[in-house]
Amino acid sequence: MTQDNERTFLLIKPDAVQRGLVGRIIGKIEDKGLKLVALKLVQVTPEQAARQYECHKGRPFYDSLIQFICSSPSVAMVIEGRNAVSICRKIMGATAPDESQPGTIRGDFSLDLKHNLIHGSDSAESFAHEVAVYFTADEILNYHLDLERWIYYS
Ligand code: D4T
Repeated sequence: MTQDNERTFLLIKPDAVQRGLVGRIIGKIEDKGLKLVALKLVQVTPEQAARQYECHKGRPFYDSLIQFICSSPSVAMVIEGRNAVSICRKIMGATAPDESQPGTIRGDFSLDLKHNLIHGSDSAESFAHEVAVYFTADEILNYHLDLERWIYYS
C-alpha cells in the first residue's frame, strides 16, 4: 500500500456524540482531503474497549477510561489518504487540553483529558490492531474519490 492510501482508525468518543460534534469532526477530516472508507455508530462493549486499550491495562486511569468509552454510543471510522495516521493525529490535537492547539479538534472543543472527543491510531501497527476490533474486512470500502486529482498534485 502506498502512502497515498494509508489507512487509520478513528473513534469519535461518547462525549463528542452527546455534544453533537460528529458532523463538525468528520467535516475537519473531509476538509483536509482525506477519504472516509468505513463508518458506523457503535455502542462499544467492555470487551471491545479492553481490546482497543489493552496497552493501557494496569494504568490508574484504565478502569474509568473503559467505563467512559462504553457509557454511550461512539462513531467508528476508517480514513484513507496520504500519511493518514500522522495527519489525523495532527487534526485531533494533543491529548492534554492545555497543549492542544486552536484549530485542532481537541484544541477547539475539549477542556478535559479524558473527555477528549476522539481517538486515532498512532501507528500502522496500532491501526491493524484497532480496526479489527470494530470492522470486518468487507465493511471497509475501496472506491475512487473523483476529487483526488485536485487534492494530490504528485
Ligand atoms: P487516545 O488513545 O484515546 O487516542 O488518546 P491519546 O493517544 O491521545 O492518549 P493516550 O493514549 O495517552 O491516552 C488514552 C486515553 O486515556 C485518557 N487518559 C490519559 C486519562 O483519562 N488520564 C490520563 O492520565 C491519560 C494519560 C485520555 C486518552
